[in-house]
Amino acid sequence: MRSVIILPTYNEKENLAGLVHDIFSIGIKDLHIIIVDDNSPDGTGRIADGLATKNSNIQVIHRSKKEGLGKAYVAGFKKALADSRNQYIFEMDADFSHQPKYLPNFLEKARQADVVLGSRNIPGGGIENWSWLRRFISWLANVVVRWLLGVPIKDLTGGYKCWQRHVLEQLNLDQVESSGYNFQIELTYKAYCKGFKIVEVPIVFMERRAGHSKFSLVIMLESFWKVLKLRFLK
Ligand SMILES: Nc1nc2c(ncn2[C@@H]2O[C@H](COP(=O)(O)OP(=O)(O)OP(=O)(O)O)[C@@H](O)[C@H]2O)c(=O)[nH]1
Ligand SMILES: [Mg+2]
Repeated sequence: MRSVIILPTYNEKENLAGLVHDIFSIGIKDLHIIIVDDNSPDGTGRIADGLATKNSNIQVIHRSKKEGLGKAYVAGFKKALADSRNQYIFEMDADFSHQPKYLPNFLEKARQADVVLGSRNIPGGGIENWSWLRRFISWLANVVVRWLLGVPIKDLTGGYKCWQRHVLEQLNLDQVESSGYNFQIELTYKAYCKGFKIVEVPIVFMERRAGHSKFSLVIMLESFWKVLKLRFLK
């Protein structure tokens, strides 16, 4: 069955071509990629177009300005859903944090689940090359969010995921509120509330290979506020 990986990009010129190459090297059958670029100033969009010209399994969405990860994913999901052949729809960062070698395991687990989450917080999972501070923040964020939302999921903030198309079809993507970091929590929480079967698979998360991190304390605090809203104002 056909799979499609959505790769959101903002200034990933050093990473994109190498990552796309590595993804196809795994040899997964009937695999497609949709790159969603928000008019990256570093020219990532042009690199994406070049890749699409050489490989008909690659498509590119160009958005006029940076609007955050969530909006980029929603655009990618809609394009993926518009083609009824796409059954497994992946989220993956385009900075080598999410290693393509795990894709076959995601697909295997997706046969018996509605959503498969890459998890850093279960046996076999982990984080490489993060400072102790960022590791601690990530751990704390997951503990607090898990407790607040009351869900048994160990890694709610990760962004390496596989959705079966019927889940995304039922999530009402136009009502997704988070544009940034919180997007991952919001979508998984909504899938959980609808009773979908969510399975976690271990991944070792790598620090981005090149380029700059967009993570900040402001993003983190904004995220915490939005989790409170998600829990108490719905
Ligand atoms: N299209 C689009 N992609 C984005 C946007 N913000 C981030 N991305 C991409 O989304 C993926 C994850 O974002 P990152 O910047 O790696 O964020 P992070 O993983 O939380 O933090 P670092 O890895 O430390 O930078 C990467 O492929 C980014 O290029 C955006 O506004 N629009
Ligand atoms: Mg990253």
